[in-house]
Formats: sequence, structure tokens, C-alpha cells
Amino acid sequence: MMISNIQTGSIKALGKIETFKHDVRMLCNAIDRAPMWQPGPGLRKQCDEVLRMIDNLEARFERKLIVTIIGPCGSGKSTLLNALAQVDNLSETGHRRPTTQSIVVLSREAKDAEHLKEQLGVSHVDMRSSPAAASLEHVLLIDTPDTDSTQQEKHIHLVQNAIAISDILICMFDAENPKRKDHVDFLAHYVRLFNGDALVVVINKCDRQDKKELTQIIVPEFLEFIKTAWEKPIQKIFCISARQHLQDPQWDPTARPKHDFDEFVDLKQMIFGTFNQPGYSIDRRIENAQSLRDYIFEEAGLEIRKDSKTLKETKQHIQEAEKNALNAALSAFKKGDSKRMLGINVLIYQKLAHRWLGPVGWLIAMWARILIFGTGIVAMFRFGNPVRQLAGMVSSLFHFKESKAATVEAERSDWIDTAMRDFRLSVLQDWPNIAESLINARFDTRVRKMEHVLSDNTTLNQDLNSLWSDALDHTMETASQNLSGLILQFLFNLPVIGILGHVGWITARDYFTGQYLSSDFFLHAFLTIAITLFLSFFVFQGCVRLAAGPERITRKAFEKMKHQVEQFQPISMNPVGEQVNILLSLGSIDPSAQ
Ligand SMILES: Nc1nc2c(ncn2[C@@H]2O[C@H](COP(=O)(O)OP(=O)(O)OP(=O)(O)O)[C@@H](O)[C@H]2O)c(=O)[nH]1
Ligand SMILES: [Mg+2]
Repeated sequence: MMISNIQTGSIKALGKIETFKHDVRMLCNAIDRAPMWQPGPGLRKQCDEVLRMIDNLEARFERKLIVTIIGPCGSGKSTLLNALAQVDNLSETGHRRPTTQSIVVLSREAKDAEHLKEQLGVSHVDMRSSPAAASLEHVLLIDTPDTDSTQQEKHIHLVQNAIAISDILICMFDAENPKRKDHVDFLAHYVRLFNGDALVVVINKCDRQDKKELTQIIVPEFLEFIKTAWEKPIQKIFCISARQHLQDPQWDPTARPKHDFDEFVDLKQMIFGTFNQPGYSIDRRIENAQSLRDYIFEEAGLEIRKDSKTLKETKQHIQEAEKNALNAALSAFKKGDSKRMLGINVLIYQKLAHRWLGPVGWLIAMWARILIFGTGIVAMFRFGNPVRQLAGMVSSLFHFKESKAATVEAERSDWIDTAMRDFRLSVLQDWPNIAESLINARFDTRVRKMEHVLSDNTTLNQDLNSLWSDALDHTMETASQNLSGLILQFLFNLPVIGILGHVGWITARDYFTGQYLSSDFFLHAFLTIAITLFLSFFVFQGCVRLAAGPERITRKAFEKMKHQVEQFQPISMNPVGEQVNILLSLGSIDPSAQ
């Protein structure tokens, strides 16, 4: 079976609307993650409202297009809708003001509007349907009470509800009413969610004005006024005489229309010709969902931009403070414990033992073993992290009996504590200034309290720890690699292998000629080999000391770590800094660019 275009269209549209919702949810999420920024909660509330409205749009996806009219008392709202529906008095009109006192939904069939009852609240909705309203095939019209009579208070809430579920909003003004500009200002708040085709501006009772004055002065002036007041590119104002298009206008003979200039037909064409198409409502809803999303992003952007300059400066300030603090921490560390040197030595030999071959290689392996076993720290090597290995080794070297407990102790090392203390001190010195500029950027005064400033020790501790262990590991690895070159291995092994070969040659040759060698020869040969081997190893150790001595390794690792710290962004460790970051990144988002 073929799926109709409208069906696929609505599936696609649902997908699009979902992405808009996703964008808004991301915004909510980001706002939640910056709880100290005071405009946050207000924006958050608006976000929720926008989400609710998009949900609303989605819920009535398959339903008819909803066209709502709003405007001041007696401007002719009900009359226009009746004229559009082609049924006089479908919505009550009259002289008693206000006439319309609840939401009135006009439809062709009662069931079309059924679902609106629950959305608008049963007690506030009047349903009017008439089979004669032939034009309402794909459209529902909603008449609203005024927002400027004595009943205003009661009405505003109803009108807001109706607007929230509308696809098209018609704003009606009264050509006779000199106060219509006030009403433009009043409506500004309600029209912000409608754009382009979805927002229609109408001036009614044009028949009461002089045609020339109307077209040349009143309308152009009013159009300009609306554009500025609503900050929207309104294309056109429809000048109409609604009453004239009732089935029976019942003109008072003393107040007949002054002229027949009237754009009712254009308005009708716009609503029923363009909107009254089956697929149109879907596009309309996508557009509305999109403008809802853009609206909330704009609002958020606007708020953030107010503070963004201060935020940027503060971010830099925080970064500087933390970099200084980190450097302070590093120098504390550099002064740190000298015991660590011993461990580095052991680890270097460990690494060399893996790489070396030949007699010198065997001796290196033995030496590494001796170093490990000799200090009773075999257990440490179960742990991969070199810092822990070091700390563990060191403590077991110095507290031989407690070597088992040392694995636990290895988690804490003195230098980290000292470094942490220096880090905190340094940040705290700068904090009062930073806090004041944050408060300028509308942060909560809680930022003055220090406990919000630093993340818990463990994060920084881990960061420092891993930076250091990476740097150390890398430096040791490179050093051991440099010390294990093929030529080097060949050179150091050459004397011993040469002698071994020579002794082997003599032994074998004499064995075959039957002249057996004395045991003195073997003792002598063994000693020569041993001495040569030890000498070679001794020289090798000298090289190791020169090229990969613990001091040298530490210094290099330290340089490396320092270099990494330069690129390291400690702001991520600071919960307040994190909030500043989130806000700044929010300020630069433009969802419509996606
Ligand atoms: N001259 C003239 N009178 C009109 C026109 N449209 C409506 N009226 C009259 O204006 C009066 C008010 O019209 P309604 O349609 O009840 O106005 P409303 O905006 O619905 O009023 P409320 O429901 O009380 O807010 C009625 O007497 C209409 O006949 C028009 O285009 N020209
Ligand atoms: Mg009315």
C-alpha cells in the first residue's frame, strides 16, 4: 500500500519537532548545570513552558488547524469569525459588552473540537458547530473574550490558554478605537511566539473611517508602530469590514459603510486558500515549534550576552589563578621526597632487563631481581601505576616489616598532600577578586564561600597523579629504550662473547684432538669471563647512572609534566569555573544554524 504524502510528511515532521525538543532539553540541562547563575531559574521556567507548548503542538498533529482571534472589547472579533464561518451568530455578537465571555470554538462538526475541551478546561469552553459552516473543513476557529474590559483579569488566563494551542493568531484592532496603540503594546507579550504567516494583523470597522485617511495615514502609521513595538517583520495589515460579510449585515440605515474598500477577501483567501490545505497545518506546526525553540534560545542568549564580557574576563582570571596554583603545587612536588629516587632506579633496571639480550642482559635481569627481592617489595609489582609502585617501594624500603601494608599506604603520598595544600592556598588568595566579578555577572553570592571553589581533593589528586605517572613512565621508557640500542648491546656483550667463543674454541679443538685441558684452564677461563662480564656490567651501570640516573629521570619527567600543565585546563576541576564555561558556550550557540 502506498503511504500518502501527508502521512510521510507528518512522520518527518514529528522527527523535526523531536530535534527541536532535544535542543530545548539540552538548553535546560545546561542551565541546570550552572545553578549559581541567577537568571537561570527564570529561563528554566520558560524552557519548561516551551517544552510544554511543543508537546501540545505534537499532540494535535493530526488535528485541524487552529486559528485564534484576539483583540480588544467590541472590535468585532466574533463578527469576523462568523463571517469566515459563513454562519451569522455562530459566535454571539451584540451590543452588551463584553459579549464573548468564554472561549468559543467554532467548527463544522462537534466532534472536530471535542479534544479541545480538555486542553482548554471544560467549564471555560463553548462549542459551536454548524453543518452550514462549510468553509471550516480543515480549520477550527477560536473566539476569545477581550483582554481590556472590566472582566480583563478573568479573561487573560483563558486567552493565554487558547493562544498556547493555536497555529495561527489573528490580532484584531478597531479602526474606531483611538486607544489601539495601547493594545499593541499589551499584546506584544502574546504575539512573540508567532511569526510570518502564523501572525495576522487585522483592522476592523474600516467602513467607519474615511477611505483616504485610512489607507494613507492610519494603516501605514499603525504598521510602523506595530513593527517597532513587536520587533517583528509584519508584512501587511488587513483592512476589513467584518460586518459587511455577514450573511445579513443588518446595517443601521443611519450608519451604513462610508465606502467599500475592504480586504476581507484577501484575508479569507489567506486563511482558507493557503491554510485550509490538509498538509499545511503540519508545516505550520513545524514552523511554530521551530520558532518556539528559537525564541527560548534567543532569550537565553540575550541573558547570557549581558554577562558574557564579565564571564570571559573572569574565566581568564580563574585560569590564571589555577595555573599559578598548579605551578605552586608543582614546586612543592619538586622539593618532594628524595626517597622516590631509589624506586626509579629499580624500575629502570626492570625495564632494561626486558630489552637486553646476551650475558650482560642476564646480569641486568639478575640485578633487577636482586634489587626487587633484596628490598622485599615483590608485592608492589602487581600494581601498574608507577607512582604507586614507587611509593610502595619506598615505604617498604624504609619500613621493611610493614611492606605488606605499604600497598595501602601507596595510595597516599606526602608530596601530593603538600602540593594540594599549596594549590589551595594559591587559588584562595585570588578568589575574593574572582568572586566579586562573578557576582557582577549575576552569580549567586554563595560564590564568595570557599567550599564551592575547589573540587574535592580526589579529583585534583587524581589529575596530578596521572599527569605525573604518565610523565614518569614515559621518561623512563624513553631512557630505557635509548639504553637498549642494538649497537650498545653488541658492544657491551662483545668482550664476554669474544672470550666465551675463544674458550669454547680451545675446549672443542682439544677435545677432538684428545688433549684434555686441565681444570686450571676452566677455572681461569671462568674467572676471566666473570671478570670481563662484571667489568662490562660495571661500565654499563656507569652509563645507566649517567643517562638515566634517578635525578635526571625525575628532572626530565618534571619538565614534561610542567609542559603538560601548561596545556592542562584546571578550570574543569573547579565547579564554579565549570559553570562559567557552560554559560559561555551557551552564549555562542545558534540553534537555527544547525
Ligand atoms: N460598522 C461596523 N461594525 C462592526 C463591524 N464588525 C463588527 N461590528 C459591530 O461591532 C459590535 C461588536 O462586535 P462583536 O463581534 O461582538 O465584537 P467582539 O470583539 O466579539 O466583542 P467582545 O466579544 O465583547 O469582546 C457589533 O455590534 C458588531 O455589529 C464592522 O466591520 N463595521
Ligand atoms: Mg465577541
